[in-house]
Amino acid sequence: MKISKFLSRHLRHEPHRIGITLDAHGRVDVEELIRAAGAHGFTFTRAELEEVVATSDKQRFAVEDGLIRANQGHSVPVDLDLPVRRPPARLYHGTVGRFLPAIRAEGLRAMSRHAVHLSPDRETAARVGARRGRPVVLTVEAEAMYRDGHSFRLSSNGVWLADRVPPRYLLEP
Ligand code: HQG
Repeated sequence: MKISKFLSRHLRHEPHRIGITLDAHGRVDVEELIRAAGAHGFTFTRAELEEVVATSDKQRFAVEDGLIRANQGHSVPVDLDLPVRRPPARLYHGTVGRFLPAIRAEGLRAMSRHAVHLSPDRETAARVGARRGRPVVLTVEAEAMYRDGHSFRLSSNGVWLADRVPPRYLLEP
């Protein structure tokens, strides 16, 4: 397994698997993480970890004051303290055709994560959708949602998060 995959798995979803506990904001001490990983047969150095954090294509992780956390994507409960922000007029969501009937009926839901992930541009959304097959990019009328009282948060790596997106704000290609 690659280090970034290992970090995603344990900082977002299964910290208990290697016996670590995330604090309320999703953070854990870097040295403690390295020790716990090693004790479970996955060895890496602090320098290797820092290299992954610095070069992760999507800036998935942040290290501050010796603590590391995932910037978004959690399924375990964490309070990321992300700022509520006014979104751009439109945001984008990449998905695949087989989900469209359900999405048309109930809108976008967070599913197993904390929030619906929205991208600032079509290209990024297409890459997100392409993880599952031929991507379909939906346009989200974010400004209209915001006007109607929905809040948006912006993760430190540029992902826009919403609790849900009702179907009336979705435009298909
Ligand atoms: C779909 C990756 C049926 C939704 C990516 C998506 C992203 C529905 C899937 C980040 C639905 C959930 C998040 C509904 C939504 N009925 N299906 N009502 N509402 N869906 O993985 O957005 O590499 O939880 O379209 O790059 O695909 O992990 O969300 O297909 O930034 O850093 O349900 O994860 O980043 O899937 O991806 P996910 P996502 P990382």
